[in-house]
Formats: sequence, structure tokens, C-alpha cells
Amino acid sequence: MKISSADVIVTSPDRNFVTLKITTDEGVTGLGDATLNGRELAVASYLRDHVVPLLLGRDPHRIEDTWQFLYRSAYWRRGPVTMSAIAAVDVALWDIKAKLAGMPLYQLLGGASRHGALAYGHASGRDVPQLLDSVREHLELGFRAIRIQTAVPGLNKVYGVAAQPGVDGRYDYEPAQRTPLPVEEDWDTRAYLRHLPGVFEAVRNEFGPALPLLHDGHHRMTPIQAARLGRDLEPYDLFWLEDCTPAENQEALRLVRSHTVTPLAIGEVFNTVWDYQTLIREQLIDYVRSAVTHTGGITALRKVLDFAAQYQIKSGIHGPTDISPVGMAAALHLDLAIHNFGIQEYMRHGPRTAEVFRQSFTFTDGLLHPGDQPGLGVELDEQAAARFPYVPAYLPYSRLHDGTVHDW
Ligand code: GCO
Ligand code: MG
Repeated sequence: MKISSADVIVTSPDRNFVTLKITTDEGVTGLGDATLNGRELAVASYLRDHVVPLLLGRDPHRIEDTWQFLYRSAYWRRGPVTMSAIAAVDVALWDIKAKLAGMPLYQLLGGASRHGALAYGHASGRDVPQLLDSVREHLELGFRAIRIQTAVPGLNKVYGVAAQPGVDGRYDYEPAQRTPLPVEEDWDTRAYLRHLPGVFEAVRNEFGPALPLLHDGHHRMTPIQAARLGRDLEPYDLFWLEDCTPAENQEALRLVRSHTVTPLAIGEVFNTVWDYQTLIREQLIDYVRSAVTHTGGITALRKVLDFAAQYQIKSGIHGPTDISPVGMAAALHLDLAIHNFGIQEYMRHGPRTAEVFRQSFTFTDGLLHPGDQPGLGVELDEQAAARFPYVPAYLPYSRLHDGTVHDW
């Protein structure tokens, strides 16, 4: 069997997505997600101009060999563009292999280790009463674990806080704006550090001690600030504190870790196992946050998670709206199969996305399941996709009060 064509489909139903569709000479197709938020067309070009010509005529069964060939033959290694492109090929080939086997992909990965993947949703509010309403709404939707993000007094707009509560029953937050230039947000770490513990106190007082609560620091703190926040949040027993520092400096986590027992999650901007070497070997984190889509696909992320498993570090696969339904499905098959599963992020897509991507996952009693269709369980409606052409969009960025650019 040979790969006879590979097409890159860029579509923007509720937001931009880049999808690779691989077709074999026997007519079997596989899908892979290559969406890199705010830099979508770079990956589309990397695939179209440099990777697709290498795929034609190859044996679609040789997943590991294709992965190694794409990684090593480029000479230029790593980076989000390269690794998202490789991920799309990898996931599309797994989709094909599982369709040929007549099995849902998780069966090829070793079969189910659990009934479903515990998912967390995103609650947020501009003030505490609105946040508590948002948590209630998520509980009613069936979520059994909830991320808490809040506005900070004195700041106009803060990462993770929904612009409008409860639009169409969704209370999510789409940070990428369809604007020709990135939107500027303001930031003040001291104000944030003062405000956040009181917010968690209010949430615990309202919902009790059992509900798993998460928080995303979105790379904004120095190591010593992160250490202080971790310590201040200990009474509220977080499931995790995410991205407390910009973690390309892996050694910074030694300092954070030595001061707090709040569990730490890191890695949504990482793209290879090398980004995790110190963090995993020295047990400086508790959860691996990488997306299948940005980390070289199932083949590569599984190796990271197997490495993590030796240290009792668990998965917390990235699942914001900028991961397409194809990338989410890949994550769910992996979640179901691996032993060291922790939690799965689940940020619901808008309604038009479901017109383009026909999905077969379910969400029951707080657990996601990828369904039992052969392959990933996602089909792309290319006619629907064509109705929603690419729209330029950027993630925001932050400045401090004195105008200094800060991590967003
Ligand atoms: C998360 C993330 C996202 C990112 C987004 C950037 O934890 O879900 O932080 O919300 O900001 O994926 O593209
Ligand atoms: Mg995050």
C-alpha cells in the first residue's frame, strides 16, 4: 500500500484550523491536526511545500520510520512549526492504520485502561459571584473538575476570563482575536498574587473540599513569585498550578518545587522530550501538559509519557479550542490507553466547528470517551470546510503599566 495524496485543508469555522488529510492508493484516508494558534499558515506551508512531496509513494504503515525520517532528514530539529507538521502526519497515519485494522485507535495503543478520561472545564468570572455562577454552570454540564480563572482588580483584561458569560450555554474563552494585529492586555503580577488566594477561598467555601480545582498562571511569574503563589494556594488543595513560570528555563522549577507542595503542570508550549528532560528526571513537575498536535503526534507524546511514568508523573494533555477535533480525538485515544493518565483539558468548540468535523466522542459523568468508530472517529466535511476560509487571527500580548512587554 502507498500514500497516493496528502492535502492540507485550512478552515476557520469558529477559529482557524489546519488539517492534513492523507489518502492511500486503496482509498483509505487519515486525518491529522496541524493547528498552531496564530501561526497557522507557517505549518500549512511547511506541510504543503516541504513534507507532502516526501510522503507520496511511502508505505502508510511505517509510522515510526516516517516519524524518524521527517525528524532527522530535515536536519533542523524541534520547534513548534516542525513538530506540529510531523504530528499531523503521525496522527493521520495512526488513523489510517486503525481504520485498516477496523478498530478504534485506542485498541492499537494497548486497549482501554479506564472507562473514560476525566475532563476539566474552564470556569471564569469578572468577579467572584460571576465566577461561582460559572462553576455552577460547569457542574450542571457534567464537569467533575474545574479550572478557575479570574479578573484582577485594576486590570482591564486577563487571560482565561470569558468576555461574556454563558454564550449559547458555553462559558469558554477564545483568546485568539480575529484582528490584523495582536490585542494588547495589561498585567501586574503583584496585584494578581494579592487577589488569587481569596478567590480560591471563596470557591472552596462555596463548593467544599472535594471538587478538583485547577489554575493556569500562563507563564507570568518569576520562580520566587511562583513559589509564593504555590505556598499561598496550599490551603485550597489545587489539583494543579499550571505554567507558573516560562518553563524554557527548566532549572527554575527547582526553586518553585523546594518551596511548595502545590502540584505543578507544565508543557503546552513544549514540543519534544528534550524540553522535559530536567523536569521529569528531577521530578520537578506532576503533570505533562503537551498537546499531541504540538509534540510530534502520538508516537512522540507517548514516549514522553512513558518516560514520565517512571517518576509517577501523569498526563494532562492540552485541549483548548485551538486543538482541532482531530487533535482532541488523538488525545482521547491516548488518554484511554496509557496507565499514567491524569486529566484531560476540555474546552468546547463553537457550533460551526461541528459542521466541519463530524465527531464521535462522548462526555458522560465528567468523562470523555473517543467512541468506537474505526480510526480516530473524526471525519472532515471538506465542502463545509470550504465555506469558512482562513481569517487572520493573533493571540494577545501583555504590557506592564510602564509599557514593558511581559509574558502573556
Ligand atoms: C490552556 C492554554 C490555552 C492557551 C492557548 C494558546 O491552558 O488551555 O493556556 O488557553 O492560551 O492554547 O494558543
Ligand atoms: Mg495553559
